Amino acid sequence: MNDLLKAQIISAHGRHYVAEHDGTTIQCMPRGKKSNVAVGDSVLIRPMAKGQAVIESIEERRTLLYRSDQFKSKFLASNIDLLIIVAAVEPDFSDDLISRALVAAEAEGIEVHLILNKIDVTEKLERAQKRIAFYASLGYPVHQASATADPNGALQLLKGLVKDRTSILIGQSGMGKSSLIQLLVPDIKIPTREISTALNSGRHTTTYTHLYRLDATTAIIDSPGFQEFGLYHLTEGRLERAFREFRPYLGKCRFYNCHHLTEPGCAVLEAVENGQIAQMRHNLYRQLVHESEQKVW
Ligand SMILES: Nc1nc2c(ncn2[C@@H]2O[C@H](COP(=O)(O)OP(=O)(O)OP(=O)(O)O)[C@@H](O)[C@H]2O)c(=O)[nH]1
Ligand SMILES: [Mg+2]
Ligand SMILES: [Zn+2]
Repeated sequence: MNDLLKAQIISAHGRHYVAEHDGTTIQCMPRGKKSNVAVGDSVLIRPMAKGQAVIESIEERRTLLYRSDQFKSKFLASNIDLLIIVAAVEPDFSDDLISRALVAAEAEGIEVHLILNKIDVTEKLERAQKRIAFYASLGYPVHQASATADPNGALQLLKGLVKDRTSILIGQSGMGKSSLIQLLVPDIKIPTREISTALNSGRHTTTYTHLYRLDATTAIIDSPGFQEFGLYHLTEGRLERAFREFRPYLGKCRFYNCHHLTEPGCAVLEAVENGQIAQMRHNLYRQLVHESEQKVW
C-alpha cells in the first residue's frame, strides 16, 4: 500500500476530482459510491497506478457553502474564510442573488466583501454605485475596481483582501470574477469571456469551480456565474440571524417564537414599516422561509 498524502481538492468534475499536493496536481476518485467531496477540502489521498489517487478521508471543514442545484454536487466550496461578491456596473447585478450570497456567508460565519467591478463604464457608474451603497449601509465593506482599465489598482485591492486565507469570488456571469483572479495568477491562462461574445448569450465562461493556490497560506477560488446558494438547510433561527440588520430586533417581538411574517407586535415588521429594514430584504427573508418549508429531504 502506498503512503497517504495530505492534499487539497482544487476542482471537481462529477466524481472526478483534482487534488494538489506539494505543488503538483493528482487526479482523484472518492472511495465508495457516495461522493461528498468539496473544492477546498483538505484530504488524505492514497496514490494508485497511473498518477491516480483515492480519497481516503476528508478533514473536518471550517466552513461549507452549499449550492441549490441538487442534480450536481451539492457543495460549492469548503474552508472558505472570505466570500467576495463581485458585482459589475454592467450587466446589471441582481440584489436578490447578492442577498442570498450574504445569507449563505452569514450563516457560516464567513466574512464578506463586495467589489463593484467595471467602474470604467462611466455612463452607468452612478446608478450602480447608488445600488451597491445599500450593502455598505448594512455594514459590508464595498470596494471599487476595474480589472481591465486599472489592473494594478485591482491587483493591490485583491492582494490585500486575500492574503493568508482562502477566498471565493462569486457573482453573476460576466461580472469579471475570472478577470480579477487572472491578475493574481498571471502565469496561468484563465478563460474569460471574449469581448465579441454577447454578454446576454446566457453562457457561463467559467464552467466549474477551481481553486488557485497563491502561496502556502493563500488560495483563491473562481466559480461559475451565479451559482445559486443552497439555503434550504438553514433553520428559521439561523435564517433570521443571517440578515444582519434584523439582529437588533430579534428577541423584541411580542411572541418569543415570532416568525416575523404576520405576527402582531413583531419588532422586525415594525422596523420594516419604519424603513429601518429594507422591504427588499424582508421579502427575501419571507421567500427563504417559504423555500425552506418546501424542502424534501
Ligand atoms: N469594461 C470592463 N470590462 C471588464 C472588466 N473586467 C472584466 N471585463 C470584461 O467582462 C467580461 C466578463 O469577464 P469574466 O472575467 O469572464 O467574467 P466572469 O464573472 O468570470 O464570468 P463567468 O465565468 O461566466 O461567471 C470579459 O469580456 C472581460 O474582459 C472591467 O473592469 N471593465
Ligand atoms: Mg469566470
Ligand atoms: Zn417578529
